[in-house]
Amino acid sequence: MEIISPIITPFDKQGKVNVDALKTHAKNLLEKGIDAIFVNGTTGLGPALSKDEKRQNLNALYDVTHKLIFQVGSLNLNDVMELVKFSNEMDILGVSSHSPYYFPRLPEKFLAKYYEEIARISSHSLYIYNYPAATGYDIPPSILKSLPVKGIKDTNQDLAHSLEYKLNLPGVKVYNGSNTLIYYSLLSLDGVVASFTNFIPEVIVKQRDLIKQGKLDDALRLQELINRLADILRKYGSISAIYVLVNEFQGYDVGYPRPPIFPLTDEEALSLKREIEPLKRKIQELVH
Ligand code: ELE
Repeated sequence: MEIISPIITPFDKQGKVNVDALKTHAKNLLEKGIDAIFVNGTTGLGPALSKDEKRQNLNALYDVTHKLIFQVGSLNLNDVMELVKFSNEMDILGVSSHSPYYFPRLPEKFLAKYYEEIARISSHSLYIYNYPAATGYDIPPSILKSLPVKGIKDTNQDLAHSLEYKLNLPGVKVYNGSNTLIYYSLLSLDGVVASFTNFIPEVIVKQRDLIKQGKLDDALRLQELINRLADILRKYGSISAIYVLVNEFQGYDVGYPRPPIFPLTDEEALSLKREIEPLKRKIQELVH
């Protein structure tokens, strides 16, 4: 039951990555019991980062921990290869990539070749990032059978879909990425890669503890709170809202997202904090 955090990338108002804030945040998440960090994920605005920024994030986090999965995906395969080679010298858990996207009707063969290219030059294990709602492509287990895949992060509302990976690819770790499915993913898969670990790591770690102790009802009650938070965050733009809530729940500043993931206005941030206040109190009661 691993809990992996797809860490946000903190930016300053000028759109520059705040490396110190990133490190402070990572240290705190690990202290709170998070097992590993997924670098340049969706919540980390990976697809909106330059190659140099992706590399910079890895370098910064490497000072804090080596429990890192390095997401390198891009439509520019030269950039992908450069990042993979860069990470080859580093002692990390693995490299990952979302599938190619945007271009419609790519043959399955192209998806397979994309991952084969990464696997061919990487010295690390491969973690597949499947996010069909975002990329337009659902990576079938069949194309992964001959690749050195260590894990799959399936960001998918359909738990049965994640289970298909488990059933078809024995020995491969399968994580679901949906915040609303954390309880079920901890119970039936190898763990989660959930964006809410950025602001309520304690809650998710507590859920795991409760499940381990067989207190399933209590774990489910925490899931209910997470789902209610998810409904609220969606109205504001979930990723943007997370930046505000890291400060609200963890007590330090992680700056802003970068447009086109626009930061919340002061009014929006205030309204978000008001809306989540009753849930925050409930969470504090249940977790402490
Ligand atoms: C997931 C989010 C999605 C995290 C990443 C992740 O950021 O790389 O609940 O589906 O909005 O994308 O946790 O959460 P939902 O894998």
